[in-house]
Amino acid sequence: MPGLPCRVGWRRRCIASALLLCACAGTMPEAGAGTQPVSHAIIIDGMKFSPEAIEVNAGDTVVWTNKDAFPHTVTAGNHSFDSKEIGSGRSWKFKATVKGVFPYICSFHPTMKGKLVVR
Ligand SMILES: [Cu+2]
Repeated sequence: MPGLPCRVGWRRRCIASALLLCACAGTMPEAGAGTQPVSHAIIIDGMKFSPEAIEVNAGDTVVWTNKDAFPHTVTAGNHSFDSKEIGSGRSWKFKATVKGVFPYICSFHPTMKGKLVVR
């Protein structure tokens, strides 16, 4: 522990953790409802989806962020989802509700491949 926290700092931390607790309690799933939906991040960088394959639970959200200097898309092979153009530095969010295996590509660069598995 780096030094003794002053009283104000301690109180601030206390309030912060209390707020965190409240936030968690507010989104707690009902008993037996399974796992809580979470968000997964996929980075598009150097003409690659990273991670290339991802497995999520139905109800989870996946966010693709384009770190390349040019636009990409996230387009399912069966067209069940299509981000359309994701500009440089932009993100696209998708809530995975349908279970299945969804290979996807970038429609601008079809050699870019990824796979979304929804359980
Ligand atoms: Cu692309």
